[in-house]
Amino acid sequence: MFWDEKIEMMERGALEALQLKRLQATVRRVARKVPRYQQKLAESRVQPRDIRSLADVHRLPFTTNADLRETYPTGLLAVPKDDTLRLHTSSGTTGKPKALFFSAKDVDNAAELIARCLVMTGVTKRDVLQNMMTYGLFTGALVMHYGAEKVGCLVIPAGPGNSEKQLLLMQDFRTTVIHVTPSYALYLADFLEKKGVDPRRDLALRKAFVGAEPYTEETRRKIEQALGIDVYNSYGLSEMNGPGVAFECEHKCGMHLWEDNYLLEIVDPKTGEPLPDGQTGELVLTTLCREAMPLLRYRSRDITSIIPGPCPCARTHRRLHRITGRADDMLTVRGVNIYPQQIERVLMSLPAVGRNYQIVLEGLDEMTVNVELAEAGFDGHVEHLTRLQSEIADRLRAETLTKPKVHLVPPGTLPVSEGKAKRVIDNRSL
Ligand code: DLL
Repeated sequence: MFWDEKIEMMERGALEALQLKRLQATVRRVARKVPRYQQKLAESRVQPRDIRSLADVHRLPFTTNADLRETYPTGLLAVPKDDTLRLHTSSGTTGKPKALFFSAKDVDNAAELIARCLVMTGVTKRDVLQNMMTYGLFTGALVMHYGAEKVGCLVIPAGPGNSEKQLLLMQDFRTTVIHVTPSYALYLADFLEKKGVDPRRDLALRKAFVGAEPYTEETRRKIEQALGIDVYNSYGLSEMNGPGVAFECEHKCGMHLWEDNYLLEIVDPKTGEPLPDGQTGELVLTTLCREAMPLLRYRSRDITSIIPGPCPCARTHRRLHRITGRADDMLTVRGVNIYPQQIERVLMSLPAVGRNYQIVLEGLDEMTVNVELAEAGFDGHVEHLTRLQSEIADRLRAETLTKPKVHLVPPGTLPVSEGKAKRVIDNRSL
């Protein structure tokens, strides 16, 4: 099923010609309107007329978080402030927030991309979408909201948390689709189990669009099994309109990135050198349609790869592999590099493990993994707990080549955040 079949199935040659035309227009516009880019282009000794092919994108300067922070709040605007319609911000972990402006065209365009995403998984106007992302400065909820309205769904702006209310809404309005972070989806599954609600029997849920945080295939399966639904991975970032940048189709084998809107590169996170399709590196994106705040070669810090070859759905927009972590997420413990996702993969593959965990780093490089047990994970025999604890420790050691301590805790006792989950607590005194 297509929202915009002509674009989604556009033959590669035509798609790349369209990208080049839009890239050239974007470079021309920022060179005319944005002093920061005038300066950066001059430093890179490149002019708009030097961009003659898509490969010339490599000549353009990168945009980093520092560029957004240093020009905060309006320094990267390419339209007069009166022509902006909406502001979102992205907080990141340190310093000032980043301000992201949308023009009327940007708001509509972001909704169009979401509509493509929803329809390609089979959503129609008959669906009821309960939006469990945070409404406000975060792009997650509002951008999805406008897109789902474009498709004609009934949209319930529930926001996150308050699971009693979520359940009531799901029951009373026969919600079929939820938009949710993986951490809240796991929490909700626990909550329903405790309430004795069987989603397959008692609810009308069919699908979840899950994103805004990294998660593993094992977590996807856990959510799918617990809620009896299909989970589709959804990727986006505020700098590129928020959600709707890349999304899985019905085949769930990688996320189609809308290449008519975003020019995609994978680069070596250390050197910035481009990497070929199939190799893992940092995703770098250039906006091709953003009007209020176009960005050239934005360093996302997200680690992924392009999946080579065609998708069974025959869409021509290339697919991204699940994000395996952020370049900034990498932990170095006793000299070994570890991504939190490696730990999640081990934990979520074990049925006795529940749905929440936490990685705590302390002292001189001590790592402890706090692991919630599944409701049915403890039968009262202490020796079973000891066995589980050493099984987890062994598997973590094999996966990460370090020796974390494993601490088992009862279900529902680790903190749950309403927005993005905080999985790593680093209190090291190094
Ligand atoms: O999280 C936009 C979004 C909202 C995407 C709702 C999907 C659903 P930011 O707050 O700017 O925007 O955070 C962007 O979140 O660079 C990734 O590190 C991470 N992220 C987003 N989606 C995924 C995903 C929104 N599906 C940052 N898998 C990105 C892994 C994700 N990481």
